[in-house]
Amino acid sequence: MPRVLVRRPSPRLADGELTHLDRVAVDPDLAARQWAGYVDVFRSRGWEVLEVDPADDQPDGVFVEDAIIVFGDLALLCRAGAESRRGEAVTVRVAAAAAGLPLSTITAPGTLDGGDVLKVGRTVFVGASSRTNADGIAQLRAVVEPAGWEVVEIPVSRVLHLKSGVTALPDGTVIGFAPLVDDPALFPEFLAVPEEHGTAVVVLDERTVLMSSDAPRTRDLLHDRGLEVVTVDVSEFEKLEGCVTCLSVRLRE
Ligand code: CIR
Repeated sequence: MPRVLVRRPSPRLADGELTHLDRVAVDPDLAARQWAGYVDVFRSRGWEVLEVDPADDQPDGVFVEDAIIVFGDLALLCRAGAESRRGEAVTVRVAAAAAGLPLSTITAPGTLDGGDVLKVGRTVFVGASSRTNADGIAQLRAVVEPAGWEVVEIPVSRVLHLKSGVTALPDGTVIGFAPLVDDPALFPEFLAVPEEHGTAVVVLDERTVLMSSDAPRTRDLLHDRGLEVVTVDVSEFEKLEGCVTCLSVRLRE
């Protein structure tokens, strides 16, 4: 059974970090309902849902993707680029151990956010962003290259994380909203999508993706490519520069 790691939103979600967006009101009750709906998608499709312990004092803790990256049966505990987020790792470490994942750790002065790491086949695209520094990227290389992954560095200046601008379809095509991507030519196969919130997809299986309901034209585009597209409303997380990918880590890969 495939497994997915999630963490429920903190009551302090509205205090989360913002880099490229202006702060607007976040409805914590709606966020909690949207999160439950998101988790239900996995549950209803037979995924085992593993919850990291709540971290109510960590406003951005729900964005669990940033704290840990899984490469096959290897996991890498990140060191957040934003100091306010460093406390999230404590509980994620415990959850990774409980899930039986052998763990490597990014250490100071390195910083690496999971949102900057996109795996496509055996290629690991890593965003050099405001959150992920050169030392973090060097440590990532040292962990994954011996295990047969190729690391490719990608400049990220227009969005928070690499995966705020691009993600990948089940066939490996990288999709992105061109105005948010520094250089689409760096990806072997790139498909431009028509909406900002259409850039993020979570691959549920070889023919199914999960994406935001706030990108109907992108949904149609992906449907026309033969994919089943499941949509969820994640508006409260999008207000905090989050998206569907940030809310989970899949452990089956
Ligand atoms: C932050 O700025 O860190 C959070 N408010 C949003 C993190 C979103 N995570 C992601 O794109 N992987």
